Parts: sequence; structure tokens; C-alpha cells
Amino acid sequence: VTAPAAPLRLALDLGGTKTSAALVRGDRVLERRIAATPAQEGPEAVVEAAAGLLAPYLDRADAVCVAATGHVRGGTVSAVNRATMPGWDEFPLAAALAARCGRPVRLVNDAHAAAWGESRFGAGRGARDFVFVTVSTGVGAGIVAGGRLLLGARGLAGHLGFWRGAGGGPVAGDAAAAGDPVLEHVASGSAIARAGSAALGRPLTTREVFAAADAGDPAADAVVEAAVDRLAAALVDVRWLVDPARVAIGGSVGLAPGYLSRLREALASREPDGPLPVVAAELGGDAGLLGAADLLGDDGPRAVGPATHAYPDA
Ligand code: ADP
Ligand code: BMX
Repeated sequence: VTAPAAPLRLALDLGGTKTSAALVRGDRVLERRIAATPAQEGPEAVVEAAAGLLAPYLDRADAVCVAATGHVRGGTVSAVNRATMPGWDEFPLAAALAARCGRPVRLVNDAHAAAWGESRFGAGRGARDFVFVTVSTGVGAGIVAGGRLLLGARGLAGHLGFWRGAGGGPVAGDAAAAGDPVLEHVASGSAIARAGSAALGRPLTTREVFAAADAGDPAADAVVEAAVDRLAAALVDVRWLVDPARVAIGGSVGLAPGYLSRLREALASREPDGPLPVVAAELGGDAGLLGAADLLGDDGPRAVGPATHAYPDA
């Protein structure tokens, strides 16, 4: 018996560095277009770039399923880390994009979408309790508990990038305040580029910091190790709180060569009796697209967030 074909859906993944638009069917991305997110130019420029990516696909779908970085509430998005997405303060992304595209727009947080995608189709399959972490422009996460995506009372569940550890510390984006910085300010792609550039005395991308570390530069290696170790410390606490069967690591930094083996070593040194199983996200950069399309499809909620109280079941 052949299962009926999954419906064709149009998805958008709006991250701090790149935006992807794709035609999706079930667990497969059929076509995709990717461009840089003009984040520093503000939300209107980001919407314009996203609408341009979506344009060639619009006649093939009735709605757009959007995974966006930031705090998603109803149809709006606010940056938690305002340095990554300046100007995003309850920005009405759904309405702005719908006006540009002539299609209804549905919204979910990008890490929530990717966690759901991995849970349904990737590294989280078969695990009722599962955590996905993206190490990308920022550090985000999504928690699937008892087979349900955990959104949180305010829609902020899984915002692991703002974990402070034991040290207290400044709020996100407030780098001048005293105390330990939040995880995202040490472990994210942006943080690695910033710290690596300072340590080596020249402007470097995240990828170049990794390359210097791999080539044996001790200062670059220390930056990458500090980033990985801070995430390992957070994941030990995540394990005590959620006790997931496994954790999948995604995002372009998390999936960079050598990252996962470093993370496993850092976890083993913290949990010698049996470290938390961490695996690579199986859907790679498509997790958010596939998760958003599945979560926000035709019969799904208009927006996944606290306002709808729509908690999708596996
Ligand atoms: P987004 O945050 O937009 O979802 P990504 O998952 O691609 O996008 O993460 C972007 C971050 O990953 C940036 O900091 C970028 O410099 C970094 N990055 C991209 N490719 C690599 C790589 N091969 N190695 C290390 N870092 C990378
Ligand atoms: C940040 C936060 C999260 C997001 C995560 C990963 C902002 C703008 N975003 O912690 O909402 O899920 O980054 O996002 O405050 P990405 O841009 O790294 O993909």
C-alpha cells in the first residue's frame, strides 16, 4: 500500500546569518534558495530579502511556514539578543511578510522548529524525551518532552543561549555588565568569531577561527575549547533537568568538522560515569524548514506559541 503523498508546503528559515526558503514535502526538501540575512539593516530589510527568496515558489503553496530566530509571540518576533537582530521588538513579521507575499504566514521559533523536525524525521526519532541544540549565530534549543514540543508559558522554553551557569551575569546583549556572560556570549558562532579575532589580533570569521585551531594555533584552540566547554557545562544541567534520551547538535558551528568530538570529550571529562549521548542533527541545515512545514501545515495552528496554546503531539 502506498501512503498518500505528503502535501507540498512552502517554508522559510530565518536565522541571524542566513535565510532559506524551500519547497518541502514531508521529510524532504525539494528545492531551496539561500541568502544572507541582512540582519544589521533591520526588520524591513530582512522581510524584503525573505520575500525575494520566496517569490519564485509562491504560486505553488497557499501559505508560508516560517521558522524565525527570536521570541515568537502570535505573529510577532522580538530579539532576545538584540545585537544579533537589532530593531526586532514585537516586530509584526507575519503581517509584514504576508503583505509582501500575498499569502498567510505562520510562525514558530527556529530552534523549536528544528527540534520538531529532528524529532519527527531525524536524530530524535523514537525518543519521547529529546533535546535539539543549534550552535549557530546564537545558541538555541528545543525540548521535546513526552513527545510534545515544549513552548513554555511565554514561548521561551529552550532558550539555552541565555543560560548563566552558576555565576550570575549580565542579561543578553549587555556585554558591559559584570559577571559571567550568558552561554550565547561565549559559545555562539558570533562569540567565537569575536573572541578569536581579539585573541589573534585580526578580523576572523568563525570558520577561520576553527581552521586556525585545527592548524595548531593555541590561542584559537583556547577560544574554541572555551566555547565547547561552556556548552558542555550547560548540557550537564540540561540532562539533570530534562533527562533526554539524547541530544542532537545542529547549526553550522555545531555541525562544523571536529565540533562534536570536542563536545563529547568535554562531556566525558564532566560526566566520567557515562556522558549524555550527543549526536549530529541528521537533517543538517534543513531541520528548521522541515519542522516548520510539519508543525505549521494546513491543518495546524496559525502560530505555535503561548497565545494559541497549541501544543502539537507526536
Ligand atoms: P543561522 O544562525 O542564520 O541559522 P548558521 O546555522 O549557518 O545560520 O550559523 C551561522 C554561524 O555559523 C555564523 O557564525 C557562521 O560564521 C558560522 N559558520 C558557518 N559555517 C561554518 C563552518 N564551516 N565552521 C564554523 N563556523 C561556521
Ligand atoms: C538566540 C535567539 C533564539 C534563537 C537562537 C538561535 C534571538 C534573535 N534569537 O538565542 O530565539 O532560537 O538564537 O538562532 O534573540 P540562530 O539565529 O542562531 O539560528
